[in-house]
Amino acid sequence: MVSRRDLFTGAAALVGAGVVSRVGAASLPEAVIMQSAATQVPPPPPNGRPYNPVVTLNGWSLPWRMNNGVKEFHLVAEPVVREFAPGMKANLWGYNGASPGPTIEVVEGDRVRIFVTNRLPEHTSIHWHGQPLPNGMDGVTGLTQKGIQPGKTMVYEFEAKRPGTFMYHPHADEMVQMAMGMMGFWVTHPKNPNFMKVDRDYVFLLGSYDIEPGSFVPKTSTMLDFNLFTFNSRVFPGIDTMVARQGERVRIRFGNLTMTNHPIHLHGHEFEVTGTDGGWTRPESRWPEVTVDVGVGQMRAIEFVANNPGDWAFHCHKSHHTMNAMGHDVPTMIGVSQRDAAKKISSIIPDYMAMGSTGGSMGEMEMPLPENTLPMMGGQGPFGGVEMGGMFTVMKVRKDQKRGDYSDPGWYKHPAGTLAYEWNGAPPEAVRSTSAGGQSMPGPKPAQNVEFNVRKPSGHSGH
Ligand SMILES: [Cu+2]
Repeated sequence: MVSRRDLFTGAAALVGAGVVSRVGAASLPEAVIMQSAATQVPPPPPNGRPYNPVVTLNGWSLPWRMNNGVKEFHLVAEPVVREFAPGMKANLWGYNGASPGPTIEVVEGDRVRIFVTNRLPEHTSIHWHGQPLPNGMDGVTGLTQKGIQPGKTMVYEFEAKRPGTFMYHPHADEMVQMAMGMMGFWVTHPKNPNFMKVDRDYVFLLGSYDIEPGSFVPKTSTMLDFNLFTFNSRVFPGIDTMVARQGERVRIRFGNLTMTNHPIHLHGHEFEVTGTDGGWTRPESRWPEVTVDVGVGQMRAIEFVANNPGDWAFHCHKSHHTMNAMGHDVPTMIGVSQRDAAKKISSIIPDYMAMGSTGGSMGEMEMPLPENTLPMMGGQGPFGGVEMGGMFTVMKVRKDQKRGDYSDPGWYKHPAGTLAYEWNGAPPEAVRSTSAGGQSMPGPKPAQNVEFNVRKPSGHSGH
């Protein structure tokens, strides 16, 4: 598991931490670059209106400088290297050293000025997804602005009017730039920091990539058949866990920048959808859920009271989205005995392994992998291999987790009598149902009666 480090007290990858320019207000704000994929818990805001910062899963929040009451940020679109999980890196495009780019946090009513420098080999733009803003700041290449040419910087400026959950992404050569990982999160906090206050507020973006084993660059022309489904361009077991102290109110916000929907599912708790792309949902419009589907281009904020201690799975419920790379178009071999064939092939190819005749379980299987790829699943839990990959992580709820502490508390210790156990009694006699299917489709009669019921051909039938 990746260790967590505080953004401003120990991150070795942080370059240029002096955010306020030494040159003066007429200059570009310094571009803060981050190459680490560790979750960086942001400190309280150093100036401006107060707010409760969000925690970006395997990410960080972008520092700003105040310039005559305007919050100035500097985003740099550039090629980046992102580690999806230990053992696999990808050459992506992102912002300020990472993909996704840093989370931008502002407060309702803030005047915001964002300098966007393009260090990509082609033009780009940024669309501020979900923001009410002047049309000319909307970032749609060709429609509302010219593309930002390579080496150039353009400035976006608007008032962050509506509090809520937003994203940023290019509206230029989208198929390529999104497939290459260009995206980021944006949170506009309410002016009143006590409005819908929570104890922990996590954010991440859902992404999808098609990176063949042994390759380092995503295939940008893939339409739907992606092989890596990510939370903030990380796959399990490379995704940090989320933590909460028992009894705390937790918010998780996520945006979907893939090409399909993702039913996001939390174990052990009921949550309510408290926010969408359009802002906060009214309390009377909420109902309890354990899974919420987030459509393409949508955002959701869910909230729950972490009242149930344990290590709770949190994942996309599409089972192929909790798998990592490798082939998905393989025949199903369940029930097919390959023993004889495997013996013959092994004499020619010593490493050959018969696969899947009793299911696909590979959680603890060690196989030689091609260079720069990941096993389909492979996280190690306290009881063995966690047979998951991709969009999967764990929400760790603990009685003794300190407030504001995001460090990993280790595995849950189950109180006596609360762990599933093996039953050692004698197996009962198997009873076949003959009434399955009900009236519309009665089940077949037991096999031993078939012969008995058959009407034998006879030359005298009908007489
Ligand atoms: Cu999914």
